[in-house]
Amino acid sequence: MYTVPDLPYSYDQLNKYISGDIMRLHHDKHHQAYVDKLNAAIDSAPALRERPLEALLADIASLPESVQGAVRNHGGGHYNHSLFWQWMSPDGGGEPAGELARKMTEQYGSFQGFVDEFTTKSLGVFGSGWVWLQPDMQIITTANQDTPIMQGLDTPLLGLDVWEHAYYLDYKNKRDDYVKAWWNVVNWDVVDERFKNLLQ
Ligand code: MN3
Repeated sequence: MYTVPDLPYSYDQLNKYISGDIMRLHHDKHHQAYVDKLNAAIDSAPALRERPLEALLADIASLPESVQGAVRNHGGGHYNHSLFWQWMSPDGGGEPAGELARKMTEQYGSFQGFVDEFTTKSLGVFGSGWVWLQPDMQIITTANQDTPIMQGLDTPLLGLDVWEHAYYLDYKNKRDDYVKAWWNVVNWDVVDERFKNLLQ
C-alpha cells in the first residue's frame, strides 16, 4: 500500500511563493489520486507488491501489460511528487555550496547560468511535464509523469513540476513567474545530500 508522505512543512509555509491553496490541492488531491490509482493497479497484480517502486519504474516493460500505463503515470506521479515536496522549504532559496556548486559552475559557467538554462528548459516543456537536474549536471525534461529512472538514467538531484496544476491558481498561465518564484523555495540542502549520496 502506497501512501502520500506528509509535507516536511505546513501547507501555508511557502505562501509567499506558492499558496497554501495550491499546496493543499496539489498534495491532498493530485498526489493522493496518483497514490490511489497506483494502489488499484498493484491490487490487480499482487506480485508487484514485493518490488520497490523504483524497480517497477526502471523496468516498466517487464510488468504485466495491464498495469504498465498505471505504473508509468501514477507510479511516476507518486515518485516525482514524493521527491518534489522535499525539494522545497520555507528556508529555501540561495545557492548550493561545495562540490555541487563547483560542478554546476563547471557546466554552466555560474549558478545563474544554471538557473537560466533550467528556466529555459522548463518554459520549453510543451503541455505537462517535469524538468530535472541529473547527477551528471545535465538538465533534461520529461513529459507527463515520466521520470528519469524510466529512461535508464539516475534518480534526479532536483526536479520541478511544470504541470499547470502546480501553479495555475497563483500564476494563471504565467509559468515563467512560477519558475522565477520557485527558486526562492528550493531546498539546496536536500539537493546536496542527494548529490553526496550518489558520489559514495
Ligand atoms: Mn504535480
